[in-house]
Amino acid sequence: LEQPPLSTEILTLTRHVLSEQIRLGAAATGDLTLLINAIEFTSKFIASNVRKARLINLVGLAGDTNVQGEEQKKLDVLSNDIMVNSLRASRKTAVLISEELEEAIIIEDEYKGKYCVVFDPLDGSSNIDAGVNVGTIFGIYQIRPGSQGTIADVLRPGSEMVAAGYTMYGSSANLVLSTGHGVNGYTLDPSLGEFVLTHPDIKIPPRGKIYSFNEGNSLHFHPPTVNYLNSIKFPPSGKSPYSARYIGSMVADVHRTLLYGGIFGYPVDKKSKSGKLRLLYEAFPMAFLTEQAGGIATTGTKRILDIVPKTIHERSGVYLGSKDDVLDVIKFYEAEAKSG
Ligand code: P6P
Repeated sequence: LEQPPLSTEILTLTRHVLSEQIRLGAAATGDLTLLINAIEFTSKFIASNVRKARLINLVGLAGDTNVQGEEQKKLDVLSNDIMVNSLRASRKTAVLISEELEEAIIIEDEYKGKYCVVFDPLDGSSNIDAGVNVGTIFGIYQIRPGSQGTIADVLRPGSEMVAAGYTMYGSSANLVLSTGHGVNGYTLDPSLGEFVLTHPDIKIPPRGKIYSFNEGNSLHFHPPTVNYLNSIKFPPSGKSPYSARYIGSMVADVHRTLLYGGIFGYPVDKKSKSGKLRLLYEAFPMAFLTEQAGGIATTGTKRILDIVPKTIHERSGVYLGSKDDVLDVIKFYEAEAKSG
Protein backbone atom coordinates (compact mmCIF):
# COMPACT_ATOMS: atom_id res chain seq x y z
CA LEU A 1 0.00 0.00 0.00
CA GLU A 2 1.35 3.44 -0.99
CA GLN A 3 2.10 5.28 2.31
CA PRO A 4 0.69 8.86 2.27
CA PRO A 5 3.51 11.45 2.27
CA LEU A 6 4.52 12.19 5.88
CA SER A 7 3.07 15.59 6.74
CA THR A 8 5.67 18.00 8.08
CA GLU A 9 2.96 20.50 8.92
CA ILE A 10 2.38 19.21 12.48
CA LEU A 11 0.68 21.79 14.69
CA THR A 12 2.03 21.14 18.19
CA LEU A 13 0.39 22.69 21.26
CA THR A 14 3.33 25.02 21.75
CA ARG A 15 3.22 26.21 18.15
CA HIS A 16 -0.56 26.63 18.25
CA VAL A 17 -0.59 28.62 21.49
CA LEU A 18 2.27 30.76 20.19
CA SER A 19 0.24 31.56 17.07
CA GLU A 20 -2.63 32.57 19.37
CA GLN A 21 -0.25 34.76 21.39
CA ILE A 22 0.90 36.51 18.22
CA ARG A 23 -2.76 37.03 17.32
CA LEU A 24 -3.15 38.81 20.68
CA GLY A 25 -0.46 41.22 19.56
CA ALA A 26 1.98 43.18 21.72
CA ALA A 27 -0.24 42.83 24.80
CA ALA A 28 0.92 39.24 25.04
CA THR A 29 4.29 38.97 26.75
CA GLY A 30 4.60 35.25 26.14
CA ASP A 31 4.22 34.49 29.85
CA LEU A 32 0.90 32.65 29.33
CA THR A 33 2.50 30.66 26.49
CA LEU A 34 5.33 29.62 28.81
CA LEU A 35 2.86 28.78 31.60
CA ILE A 36 0.81 26.61 29.27
CA ASN A 37 4.06 24.98 28.19
CA ALA A 38 4.73 24.10 31.84
CA ILE A 39 1.22 22.65 32.18
CA GLU A 40 1.79 20.65 28.99
CA PHE A 41 4.94 19.18 30.57
CA THR A 42 3.02 18.16 33.70
CA SER A 43 0.46 16.40 31.50
CA LYS A 44 3.20 14.41 29.74
CA PHE A 45 4.80 13.50 33.09
CA ILE A 46 1.50 12.49 34.74
CA ALA A 47 0.44 10.59 31.59
CA SER A 48 3.62 8.52 31.73
CA ASN A 49 3.02 7.70 35.40
CA VAL A 50 -0.66 6.85 34.91
CA ARG A 51 0.34 4.54 32.08
CA LYS A 52 3.05 2.86 34.17
CA ALA A 53 0.91 2.85 37.34
CA ARG A 54 0.20 -0.85 37.21
CA LEU A 55 3.77 -1.71 36.38
CA ILE A 56 5.48 0.35 39.09
CA ASN A 57 2.84 -0.37 41.71
CA LEU A 58 1.65 3.23 41.98
CA VAL A 59 -1.97 2.22 42.33
CA GLY A 60 -3.37 1.66 45.78
CA LEU A 61 -3.42 4.05 48.69
CA ALA A 62 -0.74 6.48 49.77
CA GLY A 63 -1.81 5.98 53.38
CA ASP A 64 -2.92 9.57 53.85
CA THR A 65 -6.21 11.46 53.37
CA ASN A 66 -6.66 14.81 51.56
CA VAL A 67 -8.67 17.91 52.45
CA GLN A 68 -11.73 16.16 51.03
CA GLY A 69 -11.26 13.41 53.60
CA GLU A 70 -10.78 11.02 50.70
CA GLU A 71 -8.06 8.38 50.93
CA GLN A 72 -5.20 9.57 48.77
CA LYS A 73 -3.88 7.25 46.12
CA LYS A 74 -0.18 7.28 45.33
CA LEU A 75 -0.82 8.69 41.85
CA ASP A 76 -2.79 11.57 43.42
CA VAL A 77 0.14 12.52 45.59
CA LEU A 78 2.66 12.15 42.78
CA SER A 79 0.50 14.13 40.33
CA ASN A 80 0.10 16.94 42.84
CA ASP A 81 3.85 17.12 43.45
CA ILE A 82 4.50 17.18 39.68
CA MET A 83 2.04 20.07 39.23
CA VAL A 84 3.31 22.15 42.16
CA ASN A 85 6.99 21.73 41.30
CA SER A 86 6.57 22.41 37.58
CA LEU A 87 4.28 25.42 38.00
CA ARG A 88 6.58 26.95 40.60
CA ALA A 89 9.67 26.30 38.45
CA SER A 90 7.97 28.04 35.50
CA ARG A 91 8.34 31.32 37.42
CA LYS A 92 4.98 32.37 35.92
CA THR A 93 2.76 31.70 38.93
CA ALA A 94 1.97 33.57 42.15
CA VAL A 95 -0.81 31.45 43.72
CA LEU A 96 -1.50 27.72 43.38
CA ILE A 97 -4.70 26.01 44.55
CA SER A 98 -4.83 22.21 44.46
CA GLU A 99 -7.64 19.81 45.34
CA GLU A 100 -4.99 17.86 47.23
CA LEU A 101 -3.81 20.78 49.40
CA GLU A 102 -5.88 22.32 52.21
CA GLU A 103 -4.05 25.67 51.98
CA ALA A 104 -3.14 27.82 48.99
CA ILE A 105 0.50 27.92 47.93
CA ILE A 106 1.77 31.51 47.67
CA ILE A 107 4.90 31.39 45.51
CA GLU A 108 7.96 33.11 47.03
CA ASP A 109 9.20 36.31 45.37
CA GLU A 110 12.20 34.73 43.64
CA TYR A 111 9.89 32.41 41.66
CA LYS A 112 6.82 34.65 41.54
CA GLY A 113 4.95 35.30 38.25
CA LYS A 114 1.66 36.94 37.32
CA TYR A 115 -0.70 33.95 37.06
CA CYS A 116 -2.71 31.87 39.50
CA VAL A 117 -3.42 28.23 38.68
CA VAL A 118 -6.26 26.28 40.31
CA PHE A 119 -6.14 22.56 39.60
CA ASP A 120 -7.28 19.07 40.39
CA PRO A 121 -4.12 17.08 39.63
CA LEU A 122 -5.85 13.74 39.18
CA ASP A 123 -9.61 13.99 39.04
CA GLY A 124 -11.61 10.78 39.08
CA SER A 125 -8.80 9.06 40.95
CA SER A 126 -11.22 6.67 42.67
CA ASN A 127 -11.37 4.99 39.25
CA ILE A 128 -7.62 4.50 38.85
CA ASP A 129 -7.49 0.92 40.10
CA ALA A 130 -10.18 -0.01 37.57
CA GLY A 131 -8.19 1.48 34.69
CA VAL A 132 -10.93 4.03 33.94
CA ASN A 133 -9.94 7.36 32.34
CA VAL A 134 -8.79 9.97 34.87
CA GLY A 135 -7.63 13.52 34.26
CA THR A 136 -6.03 16.78 35.31
CA ILE A 137 -8.27 19.87 35.36
CA PHE A 138 -6.86 23.42 35.51
CA GLY A 139 -7.96 27.04 35.39
CA ILE A 140 -5.78 30.15 35.11
CA TYR A 141 -6.37 33.68 36.49
CA GLN A 142 -4.05 36.62 35.99
CA ILE A 143 -3.33 38.32 39.36
CA ARG A 144 -5.20 41.61 39.77
CA PRO A 145 -3.27 44.80 38.92
CA GLY A 146 -0.99 45.74 41.84
CA SER A 147 -1.51 42.43 43.61
CA GLN A 148 1.47 40.44 44.87
CA GLY A 149 -0.59 37.25 44.67
CA THR A 150 -3.06 36.39 47.45
CA ILE A 151 -6.15 34.23 47.89
CA ALA A 152 -8.22 37.22 46.73
CA ASP A 153 -6.74 36.71 43.25
CA VAL A 154 -8.61 33.38 42.94
CA LEU A 155 -11.82 34.19 44.87
CA ARG A 156 -13.15 35.70 41.63
CA PRO A 157 -15.83 34.60 39.16
CA GLY A 158 -14.77 31.95 36.65
CA SER A 159 -15.57 34.51 33.95
CA GLU A 160 -12.32 36.28 34.96
CA MET A 161 -10.19 33.23 34.08
CA VAL A 162 -7.86 33.79 31.11
CA ALA A 163 -7.57 30.10 30.26
CA ALA A 164 -8.83 26.67 31.31
CA GLY A 165 -8.41 23.09 30.23
CA TYR A 166 -8.02 19.44 31.12
CA THR A 167 -5.90 16.48 30.13
CA MET A 168 -7.65 13.12 29.99
CA TYR A 169 -5.44 10.05 30.50
CA GLY A 170 -7.00 7.20 28.57
CA SER A 171 -6.01 5.11 25.56
CA SER A 172 -4.16 8.29 24.60
CA ALA A 173 -3.59 11.56 26.44
CA ASN A 174 -5.97 14.28 25.25
CA LEU A 175 -5.35 17.88 26.28
CA VAL A 176 -8.31 20.22 25.72
CA LEU A 177 -7.61 23.95 26.14
CA SER A 178 -9.18 27.34 25.72
CA THR A 179 -7.44 30.71 26.13
CA GLY A 180 -10.74 32.51 25.57
CA HIS A 181 -10.82 32.19 21.79
CA GLY A 182 -12.57 28.84 21.27
CA VAL A 183 -11.56 25.33 22.33
CA ASN A 184 -8.87 23.11 20.81
CA GLY A 185 -8.00 19.48 21.48
CA TYR A 186 -4.51 18.00 21.29
CA THR A 187 -3.40 14.37 21.40
CA LEU A 188 -0.05 13.28 22.80
CA ASP A 189 2.06 11.62 20.13
CA PRO A 190 4.44 9.53 22.28
CA SER A 191 6.84 9.11 19.35
CA LEU A 192 7.30 12.89 19.23
CA GLY A 193 6.65 13.60 22.91
CA GLU A 194 4.42 16.41 21.69
CA PHE A 195 0.73 17.24 22.01
CA VAL A 196 -0.48 17.60 18.41
CA LEU A 197 -3.62 19.49 17.32
CA THR A 198 -6.24 16.82 16.54
CA HIS A 199 -9.55 18.55 17.44
CA PRO A 200 -9.42 22.15 16.14
CA ASP A 201 -12.18 24.55 17.22
CA ILE A 202 -14.37 22.08 19.18
CA LYS A 203 -18.04 23.09 19.06
CA ILE A 204 -20.61 21.25 21.17
CA PRO A 205 -23.73 20.24 19.18
CA PRO A 206 -26.75 22.45 20.09
CA ARG A 207 -28.63 19.35 21.28
CA GLY A 208 -27.51 15.78 22.06
CA LYS A 209 -29.08 12.43 22.90
CA ILE A 210 -27.05 11.51 26.02
CA TYR A 211 -27.57 12.37 29.66
CA SER A 212 -24.81 11.81 32.21
CA PHE A 213 -25.92 11.82 35.87
CA ASN A 214 -25.23 9.56 38.85
CA GLU A 215 -28.80 8.29 39.15
CA GLY A 216 -27.75 6.48 42.29
CA ASN A 217 -28.47 9.86 43.90
CA SER A 218 -32.08 9.92 42.63
CA LEU A 219 -33.47 9.45 46.15
CA HIS A 220 -31.99 12.87 47.04
CA PHE A 221 -32.76 14.80 43.83
CA HIS A 222 -34.81 18.03 44.08
CA PRO A 223 -38.01 18.21 41.95
CA PRO A 224 -36.54 20.19 39.00
CA THR A 225 -33.90 17.47 38.55
CA VAL A 226 -36.49 14.70 38.80
CA ASN A 227 -38.87 16.46 36.42
CA TYR A 228 -36.12 17.15 33.88
CA LEU A 229 -34.82 13.55 33.92
CA ASN A 230 -38.37 12.19 33.54
CA SER A 231 -38.86 14.47 30.51
CA ILE A 232 -35.97 12.82 28.67
CA LYS A 233 -36.50 9.25 29.96
CA PHE A 234 -40.26 9.21 29.30
CA PRO A 235 -40.59 11.67 26.39
CA PRO A 236 -43.87 12.51 24.67
CA SER A 237 -44.87 9.86 22.13
CA GLY A 238 -42.91 10.03 18.93
CA LYS A 239 -39.74 11.20 20.69
CA SER A 240 -36.90 8.80 21.62
CA PRO A 241 -35.61 8.65 25.20
CA TYR A 242 -32.04 9.83 25.78
CA SER A 243 -29.22 7.30 26.37
CA ALA A 244 -27.53 7.17 29.79
CA ARG A 245 -23.75 7.35 29.90
CA TYR A 246 -21.99 7.89 33.25
CA ILE A 247 -18.30 7.13 33.83
CA GLY A 248 -17.93 8.80 37.23
CA SER A 249 -14.80 10.61 36.10
CA MET A 250 -15.69 14.24 35.35
CA VAL A 251 -12.99 14.70 32.71
CA ALA A 252 -14.22 11.64 30.78
CA ASP A 253 -17.91 12.56 31.10
CA VAL A 254 -17.30 16.18 30.08
CA HIS A 255 -14.97 15.21 27.22
CA ARG A 256 -17.67 12.96 25.73
CA THR A 257 -20.29 15.70 26.25
CA LEU A 258 -18.15 18.31 24.44
CA LEU A 259 -17.59 15.99 21.48
CA TYR A 260 -20.97 14.24 21.22
CA GLY A 261 -23.31 16.77 22.87
CA GLY A 262 -25.97 16.08 25.51
CA ILE A 263 -25.88 16.99 29.18
CA PHE A 264 -23.71 16.24 32.21
CA GLY A 265 -25.20 16.95 35.61
CA TYR A 266 -24.13 16.76 39.22
CA PRO A 267 -26.78 19.00 40.78
CA VAL A 268 -27.24 20.17 44.33
CA ASP A 269 -29.50 17.64 46.09
CA LYS A 270 -30.83 16.89 49.61
CA LYS A 271 -27.65 14.96 50.46
CA SER A 272 -25.04 17.19 48.75
CA LYS A 273 -26.64 20.49 49.74
CA SER A 274 -23.84 22.52 48.08
CA GLY A 275 -23.24 20.01 45.32
CA LYS A 276 -20.31 17.60 45.16
CA LEU A 277 -18.03 19.05 42.50
CA ARG A 278 -15.52 21.74 43.49
CA LEU A 279 -16.22 25.21 42.10
CA LEU A 280 -12.70 26.56 41.52
CA TYR A 281 -10.94 23.61 39.89
CA GLU A 282 -13.75 21.43 38.55
CA ALA A 283 -16.87 23.49 37.78
CA PHE A 284 -15.20 26.73 36.62
CA PRO A 285 -12.73 25.20 34.13
CA MET A 286 -15.38 22.86 32.67
CA ALA A 287 -17.91 25.72 32.49
CA PHE A 288 -15.31 27.95 30.77
CA LEU A 289 -14.63 25.25 28.14
CA THR A 290 -18.34 24.47 27.69
CA GLU A 291 -19.22 28.12 27.00
CA GLN A 292 -16.22 28.57 24.71
CA ALA A 293 -17.48 25.53 22.76
CA GLY A 294 -20.95 27.09 22.41
CA GLY A 295 -22.67 25.28 25.30
CA ILE A 296 -24.15 26.40 28.64
CA ALA A 297 -23.04 25.70 32.24
CA THR A 298 -25.42 26.47 35.10
CA THR A 299 -26.29 25.46 38.67
CA GLY A 300 -29.89 25.32 37.41
CA THR A 301 -30.57 28.84 38.65
CA LYS A 302 -27.27 30.67 38.03
CA ARG A 303 -24.55 30.80 35.35
CA ILE A 304 -21.61 28.96 36.94
CA LEU A 305 -19.00 31.45 35.67
CA ASP A 306 -20.83 34.29 37.49
CA ILE A 307 -20.43 32.70 40.94
CA VAL A 308 -18.02 34.50 43.28
CA PRO A 309 -16.23 31.85 45.39
CA LYS A 310 -16.00 32.51 49.13
CA THR A 311 -13.52 29.74 49.94
CA ILE A 312 -11.03 27.84 47.78
CA HIS A 313 -12.60 24.37 48.21
CA GLU A 314 -16.27 25.29 48.03
CA ARG A 315 -18.62 23.11 46.00
CA SER A 316 -21.25 23.89 43.37
CA GLY A 317 -24.13 22.19 41.58
CA VAL A 318 -23.37 21.61 37.89
CA TYR A 319 -25.39 21.12 34.74
CA LEU A 320 -23.37 21.61 31.55
CA GLY A 321 -23.54 20.66 27.89
CA SER A 322 -25.53 21.34 24.75
CA LYS A 323 -27.30 24.70 24.78
CA ASP A 324 -30.81 23.38 24.09
CA ASP A 325 -30.50 20.52 26.59
CA VAL A 326 -29.32 22.80 29.41
CA LEU A 327 -31.99 25.39 28.56
CA ASP A 328 -34.54 22.57 29.05
CA VAL A 329 -33.21 22.03 32.60
CA ILE A 330 -33.38 25.75 33.37
CA LYS A 331 -37.05 25.76 32.37
CA PHE A 332 -37.81 23.22 35.13
CA TYR A 333 -36.07 25.44 37.71
CA GLU A 334 -38.00 28.49 36.46
CA ALA A 335 -41.26 26.51 36.69
CA GLU A 336 -40.43 25.55 40.27
CA ALA A 337 -39.59 29.17 41.15
CA LYS A 338 -42.95 30.28 39.71
CA SER A 339 -44.90 27.62 41.59
CA GLY A 340 -43.18 28.91 44.77
P1 P6P B 1 -19.90 10.10 42.19
C1 P6P B 1 -14.53 11.96 41.01
O1 P6P B 1 -14.35 11.58 42.35
C2 P6P B 1 -15.37 13.20 40.96
O2 P6P B 1 -14.78 14.24 41.67
C3 P6P B 1 -15.62 13.61 39.51
O3 P6P B 1 -14.54 13.28 38.69
C4 P6P B 1 -16.86 12.82 39.14
O4 P6P B 1 -17.65 13.48 38.18
C5 P6P B 1 -17.62 12.72 40.46
O5 P6P B 1 -16.66 12.93 41.51
C6 P6P B 1 -18.24 11.35 40.62
O6 P6P B 1 -18.99 11.38 41.81
O7 P6P B 1 -20.67 10.54 43.42
O8 P6P B 1 -20.83 9.87 41.00
O9 P6P B 1 -18.96 8.97 42.42
